[in-house]
Amino acid sequence: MDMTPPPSQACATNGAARKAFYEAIAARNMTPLWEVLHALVPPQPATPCLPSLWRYGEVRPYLMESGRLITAEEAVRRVLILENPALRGQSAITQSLYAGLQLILPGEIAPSHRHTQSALRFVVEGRGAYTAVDGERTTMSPGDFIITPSWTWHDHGCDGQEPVVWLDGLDIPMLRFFDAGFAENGSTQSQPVTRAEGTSYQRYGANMLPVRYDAPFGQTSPIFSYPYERTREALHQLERQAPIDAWDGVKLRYVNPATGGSPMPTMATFMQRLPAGFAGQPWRQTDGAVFSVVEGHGNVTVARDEQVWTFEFGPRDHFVIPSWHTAQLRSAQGCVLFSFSDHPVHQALGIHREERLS
Ligand code: GTQ
Repeated sequence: MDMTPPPSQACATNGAARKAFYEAIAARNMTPLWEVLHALVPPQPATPCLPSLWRYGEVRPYLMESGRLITAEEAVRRVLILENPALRGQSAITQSLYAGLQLILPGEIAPSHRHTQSALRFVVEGRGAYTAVDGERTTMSPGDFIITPSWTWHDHGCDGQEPVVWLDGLDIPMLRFFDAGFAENGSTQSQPVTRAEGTSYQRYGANMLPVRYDAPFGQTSPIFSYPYERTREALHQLERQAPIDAWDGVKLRYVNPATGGSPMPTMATFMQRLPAGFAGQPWRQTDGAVFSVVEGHGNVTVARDEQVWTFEFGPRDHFVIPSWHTAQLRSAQGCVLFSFSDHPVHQALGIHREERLS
């Protein structure tokens, strides 16, 4: 006798049969692709990240309070992490990037250590602090962009009279994803200074390179401090003399002068000036970006599907535009914006996409 049920009956029992099947394979650490396929390969990026704004006026009192609660030495790094509201508990501002605001007070030292995570510092407030990388110190001023290359010893200190705050941008979530993070503490609080301040900039920052260039930091830029004064002047002149891009205003990317590529293998950095009266066109791109407002005021509109966010921003505010969110910048009086993203990784993998809309 044929025991095969007719097709209609097979369908009727499918629900229960599938459930039993899923449970059986689950016990063996397997799961059916067909239940998750759509989510695994979405038609377009479906980031959980949300656009978010951190107003400096709200953040600063907490930063200063942290300065009364713990020393830089005890904290090792006294930082308030900027967490994406959709990624709370993960120390991440996007799926791939970490951002935080670090405070150092006069006389303090943040002790020497090194890690495989690359770091950028963007100076937000105060003068007179320094960061030391591989035997050379650089004094920080607002708007300076400073690099700590992967696996280089670094310590921070403050010889000045005022609190100094900078934005830390690191590839921490990326290295966590790859399980490729290593770190160690230095044997002294401050590393010995072996080179005069400014040596790196003279060697690598004058559109020239030593004849026998040796890439001291591998794929990372040999310039470890890009002073704001120079960047500001370039943007200012270009605003007056060159065409203004309808999406970006006047936007430049920082480079590794030896390669023309990004200053760090995992993170790209940018500075842009929006002229007074700028009303930018909308764009979206796969690399989510973190912004630090340097000068002036403006606003950004971020949209995804039916949701729209508008953030009014001023000096020292920070905001994040997640992957594949449409964004549009405006400024009545003109402004200067620093930003960083994981663009070089998208580029290396051949997955970067950008749309300039109108
Ligand atoms: O200054 O070395 O915000 O190691 C997070 C981890 C800063 C730093 C951070 C770090 C540092």
